[in-house]
Amino acid sequence: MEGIDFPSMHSRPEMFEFEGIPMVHYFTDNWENIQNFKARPDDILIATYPKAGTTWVSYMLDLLYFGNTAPERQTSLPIYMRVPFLESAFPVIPTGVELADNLPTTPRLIKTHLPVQLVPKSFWEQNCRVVYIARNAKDNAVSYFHFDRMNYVQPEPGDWSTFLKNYMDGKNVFGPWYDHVCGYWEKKNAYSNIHYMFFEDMVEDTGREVERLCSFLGLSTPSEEKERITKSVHFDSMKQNNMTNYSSLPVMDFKISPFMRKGKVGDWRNHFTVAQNEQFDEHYKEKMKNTTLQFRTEV
Ligand code: PPS
Repeated sequence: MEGIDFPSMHSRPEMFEFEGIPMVHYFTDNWENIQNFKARPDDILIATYPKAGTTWVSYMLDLLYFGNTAPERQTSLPIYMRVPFLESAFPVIPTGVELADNLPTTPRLIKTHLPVQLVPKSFWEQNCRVVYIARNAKDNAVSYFHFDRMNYVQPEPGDWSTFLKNYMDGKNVFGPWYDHVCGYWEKKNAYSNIHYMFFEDMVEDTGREVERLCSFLGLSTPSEEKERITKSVHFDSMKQNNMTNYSSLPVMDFKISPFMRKGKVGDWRNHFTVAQNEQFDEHYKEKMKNTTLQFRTEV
């Protein structure tokens, strides 16, 4: 795909409200096919607010299921082709729905950033397993800011303080972080097939989180294999790996910021001013006052 002159390299998409959520056309162009997507009972949906650890968990799951059975996948197929991004309709690759429909694997691993109320209903009807990953709001904001700077299929983020204000107001593609993380958290009460994970837990102890994933999925992966996977999904190793670092997708400019940027908990301290932090905390308390969901901003 290298060398493709992607038109949006030069023009950023407009953000508009769609089904009550700020969106860009890349995620709404294929809407009818997305909403009519036919999930299968063994599909696994990896759901996140953008920048919460989607790629990390996608790779964990890919290795757990297919690491041994299909070694050629690991060297020739980028993660975004192995784990289709359901709502995406980018000109450079087939749509997420086409990729998912044509996946030869069982189970199919499918990624989405859609808020819970917009997930195609067949996933719930088929009682699919859903792995949701959440990341604390401050680090999530920082990561999203740098992503918008370097990714030409996202709207221009402006400077950090502009971005942060918009983020607090929920004016980001895929809508407010607060509603997204709480939406899936509440969904757990009615739908038990959700494994709710935290980015901070994965940083603290990746092996333990691989273990928990295995229990949720009913996998009896041998411990040496789990240890190997834990090493393979380490930040440094994924950053070096061209199949997981997004270097082959020509919509991102790594000279501005790499996809595998820092992978840390607490980088928000390098971005938030004291005043921004105080305002954020106050606003956060109000937005999150009705939920039992708790996050760590340090580990
Ligand atoms: S996306 O575009 O929404 O799919 O992005 P997503 O994969 O959800 O999130 C990207 C951030 O996750 C970090 N990342 C990791 N951190 C630690 N270890 C591993 N293995 C790892 N893989 C991805 C990535 O660096 C982005 O976070 P920041 O803070 O920007 O570095």
